[in-house]
Amino acid sequence: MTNPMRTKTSTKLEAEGQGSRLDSPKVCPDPARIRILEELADKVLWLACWMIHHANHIRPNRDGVKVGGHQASSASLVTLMTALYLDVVRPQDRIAVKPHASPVYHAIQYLLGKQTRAKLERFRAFGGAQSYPSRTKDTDDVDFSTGSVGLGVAITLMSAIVQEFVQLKRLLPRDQPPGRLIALVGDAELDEGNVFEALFEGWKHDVRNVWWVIDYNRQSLDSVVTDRLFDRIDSVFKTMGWRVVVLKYGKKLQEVFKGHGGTDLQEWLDTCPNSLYSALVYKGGPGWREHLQRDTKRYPGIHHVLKEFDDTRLHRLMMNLAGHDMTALLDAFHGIQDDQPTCFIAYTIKGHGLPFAGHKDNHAGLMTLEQMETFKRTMGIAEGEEWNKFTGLNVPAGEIERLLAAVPFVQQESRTFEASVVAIPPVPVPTGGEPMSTQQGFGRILNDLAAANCELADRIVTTSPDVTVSTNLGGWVNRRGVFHRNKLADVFKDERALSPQRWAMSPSGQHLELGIAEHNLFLMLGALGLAAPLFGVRLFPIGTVYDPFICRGLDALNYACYQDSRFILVATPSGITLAPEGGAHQSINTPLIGMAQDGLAYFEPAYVDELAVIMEWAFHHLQAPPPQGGSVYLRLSTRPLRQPGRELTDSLREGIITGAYWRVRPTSRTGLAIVYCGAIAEEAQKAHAMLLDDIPGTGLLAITSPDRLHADWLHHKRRGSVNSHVERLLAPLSPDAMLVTILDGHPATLSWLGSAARRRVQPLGVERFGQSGDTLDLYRAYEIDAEAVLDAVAMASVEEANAVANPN
Ligand SMILES: Cc1ncc(C[n+]2csc(CCOP(=O)(O)OP(=O)(O)O)c2C)c(N)n1
Ligand SMILES: [Mg+2]
Repeated sequence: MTNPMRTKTSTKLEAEGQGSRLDSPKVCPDPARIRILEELADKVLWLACWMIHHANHIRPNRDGVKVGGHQASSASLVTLMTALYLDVVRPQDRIAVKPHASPVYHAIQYLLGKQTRAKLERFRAFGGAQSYPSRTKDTDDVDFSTGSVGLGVAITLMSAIVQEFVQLKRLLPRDQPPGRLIALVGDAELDEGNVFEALFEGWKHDVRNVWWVIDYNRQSLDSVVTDRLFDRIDSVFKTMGWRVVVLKYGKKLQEVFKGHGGTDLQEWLDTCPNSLYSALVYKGGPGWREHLQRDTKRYPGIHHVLKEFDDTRLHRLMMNLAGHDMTALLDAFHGIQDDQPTCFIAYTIKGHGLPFAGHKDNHAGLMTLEQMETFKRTMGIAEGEEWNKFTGLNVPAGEIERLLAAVPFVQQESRTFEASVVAIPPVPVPTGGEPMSTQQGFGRILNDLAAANCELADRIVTTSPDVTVSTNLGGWVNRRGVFHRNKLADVFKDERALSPQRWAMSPSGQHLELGIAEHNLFLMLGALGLAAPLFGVRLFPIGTVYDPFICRGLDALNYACYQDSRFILVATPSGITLAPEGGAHQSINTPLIGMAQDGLAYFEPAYVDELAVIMEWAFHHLQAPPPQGGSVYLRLSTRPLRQPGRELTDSLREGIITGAYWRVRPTSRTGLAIVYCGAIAEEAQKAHAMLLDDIPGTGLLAITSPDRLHADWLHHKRRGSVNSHVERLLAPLSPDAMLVTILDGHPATLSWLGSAARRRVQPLGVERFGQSGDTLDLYRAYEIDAEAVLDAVAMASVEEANAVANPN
């Protein structure tokens, strides 16, 4: 199938079959400039290695734990990153750096005056430059955090779609031209499935302005990667409509290939297995000579090459891969002028320029003290001048300073935006059509917002992995439309085949429809939620997903939060309440994820008025600066409940947001409270009514956010205060009172309340995989119905009697 949206311009490069070998540069960089850039690449290599060495061997180690760092992975990307940052990228470009090249990133920012020596000296130490680039912890202008391999790659693609989204809606600040979204990719990152899921999504959305630069060193952590992988990479990318530029041989090798015996040498190199090439890189000149000599029967031309090069020069020649050749790289990068997504496969050597270059075990290898001394000498660094930006370079400092000051990337004072705050109107409680589930309520709230004429509604962008309609986003989408950079007709509507769902796509649409891959949902939410700092545009991203499938994209969710991206995750339906769907669709552990996930406030309302209050608060929370602000997770349900129909007083609103309020206040000295969270409200209420006769004054506590309630409790505890919201709420209970907690999720979500209240607790919840049934059957089988509450109360009495009988 061909992409109907794509107007693919076939370039000469692509016509060359196996990607392009950029022999004929479109731009010929000035040789003097190239020489300075090469010197600077050496300086970057030195600083990156020294930073790691300093952290491991010079800075005192207080606890005996290995510090680490990746000198070989860094060396692999030095030339590529120097070329990009010091010559190619512009302030509007946004870059995700391969995690293990963090030292290279920090070294370059140091040269550009955006990183301090103090931070480099504290690389991998508290408050210092981070082990892997971090948006939130580093201070040197990191665009995307990286660390979990594959995610940094994919988010650049999602971010390119977001850029297109805001650009087509003319939301970009006037003086902000669109940039390129660039990922510097370790070749083993391509083993991560999420990269290919993202590629598919990119094809569907006709993504533009993405560059993925693959550091093709043919090594991962443990070993050397499969031979001729680049063939596969090449064809996958081309199938997805990308231009592929293969950067294999450097200029020196290309020259030799053209000379006497050159064709034979090229053939030898082209067919050389990755492992052998790596091993020979490690062995050096004599190793190359011995092997090449052995093969001269088959490749007689190699004789001529061997005659012309002594061992040292032969070694250098054989390592002249394009990924370490400044001229070849600049030719390639500057040669791309259009917005077609482009994958550069840059051949490199892991550990290039270091004593363990090419060795398969070099991933976490560190230079020894002796090796560092030799390296230092060859780099021309005098004792005590290790952090100096100019020593050891064969170019006058003035020239270097001039070049650095004119680097395009730093020609804008700040690359980070502060998007203005959008006013949040009251979010009305949807009415009518009772009983109503929280999922229906969510759909109605969004539907009403879609009809509203306000900035908030215009800045909401929804997204869903193929569950738009089944999570009640249909009404919103009908009013606000599906986004695509090209206008695409709704065929069913045009053919008058009746459907309640309109599906026309256009640049004005506000819903991003994704394929089923949940990883893409979280990567997209992550990218949308960074639109404020990256593009200067405040968006309110809302993503919907079935609650159990949060686990499917969990690392990407964690990744989005790690970067302080701001979004609302609506996960519905949830729990065994989704009874007929069975165990594969019923979530158990997600409340604990919601509580433990940093940067994500988890709510589980039972009623629609609570949901309206929470959503209004969430729109503020998304805009609040760190550390107050963050993202929001709403765990919703399809279970219809009769609504309480009450006035939302200020104190009720506050209780809902802080996480709990009394549905029925306990009378003083009460010995029992039933504490519930979410769709199980009716069972709790029923049990409460049944218990009132036996235990008058029993309280009924509604928990709307176990997460916020817990956080508030810890916050007070750390300050020696007993004035947390939950402690204040539970204070009226008698000292020997009992709490029965109940939710459709893991019981540990609420069992901590016993400690907070300093009272006994009987925690009810779901611990085992679910199965098909109706809620009556399942609530009974999993012991979260009214009867289970009564049993828990009875059991507590037995427990108490036993305790009295056996005090020890
Ligand atoms: C999701 C994830 N799994 C495992 C790791 C551990 N790990 C770090 S680097 C690496 C191999 C990386 O190889 P490559 O991407 O080729 O980078 P290179 O070091 O060769 O430059 C692995 C497995 C990780 N960081 N993230
Ligand atoms: Mg690699």
